[in-house]
Amino acid sequence: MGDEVVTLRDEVLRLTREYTGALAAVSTEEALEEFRIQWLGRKGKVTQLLRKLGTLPPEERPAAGQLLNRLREEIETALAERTRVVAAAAQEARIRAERLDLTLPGRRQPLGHLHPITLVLGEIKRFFMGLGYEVVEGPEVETDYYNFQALNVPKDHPARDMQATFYLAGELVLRTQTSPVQIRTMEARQPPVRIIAPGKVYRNDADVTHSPMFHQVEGLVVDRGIRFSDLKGTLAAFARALFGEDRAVRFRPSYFPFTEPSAEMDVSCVICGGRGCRVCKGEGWLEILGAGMVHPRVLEMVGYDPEEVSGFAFGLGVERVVMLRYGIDDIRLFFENDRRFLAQF
Ligand code: 2U9
Repeated sequence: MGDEVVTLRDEVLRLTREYTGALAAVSTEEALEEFRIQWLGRKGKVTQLLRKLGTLPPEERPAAGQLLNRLREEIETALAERTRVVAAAAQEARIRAERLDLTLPGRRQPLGHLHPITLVLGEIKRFFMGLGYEVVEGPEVETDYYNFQALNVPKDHPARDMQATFYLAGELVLRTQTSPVQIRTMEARQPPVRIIAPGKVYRNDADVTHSPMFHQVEGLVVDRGIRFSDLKGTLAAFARALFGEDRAVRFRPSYFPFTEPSAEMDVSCVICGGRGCRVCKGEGWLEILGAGMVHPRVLEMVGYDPEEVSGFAFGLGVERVVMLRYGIDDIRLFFENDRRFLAQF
């Protein structure tokens, strides 16, 4: 064996130790590539030695070539194995980073509930349904006739100014009260009529106690022999169901174009019980609703005979009732949908 091959054998041994150490230190995909270039690339250490083969005496070339090719194959095998190990470690790290702890408690989804207006509207409906009333609804866009004229409010009547009407094209308006529903019902049926008409109404008015859209419940009873005492008994029972059985009630005379006589009903203050407080402004009483005996002209306009039948009607603002019951001082809270407000009901 020639001297050159012996020297080469030593060199291969040295390189084997060197690449083994270098490869053991490789732990990333970039470092693997760097290693490949450094050892097996076109200018790599093994390739450079292979190039030098030509300078050896011809008889020594086969043995030297074999040595170097074996080294090359050894490095390729070791690199492939290291690549597998590095990839497995990277995969392991990725899985650990993406790990989900399935034992963690879930995020709580707070359960919603009905809006305070809807809740109280439901209570009002249930009370009257228990007395045999039917719940009737109707359009929010109405004609001037159903919103005003049929309710004894002719075109030049000063009561129209009280209601800050939103006028639409032609003879149309946004209804200022739900009364048109009662007119339509009476036109379609004969007495006895016992209905409530809940729904949205619109008035061009906005401050802490007025909203351009709010909710009303109106009621109507028409039959033979309906008297003011029916109105008083029904509405006093209603006030006590809604505000508490120990509430006192009182009726004061009032005026509405569609009822005669007319009254307003107060209940003893739900907050202070009548001693006087912020909510009742020291009065001890809260005004809850307006009411009256249906005006004979209104009965005539729907084709009823006021000599044969009579009726009582009432109307209340739902927001107002909710505000008085809970001591809320700003109507806009109902429509801002701040969960901190809504969650309290
Ligand atoms: C027909 C006949 C009569 C409905 C009535 C009131 C009195 C009343 C107000 C309460 C607060 C409106 O929301 S509010 O501003 N309403 O005071 N409403 S009598 O009378 C009718 C309705 C229909 C056919």
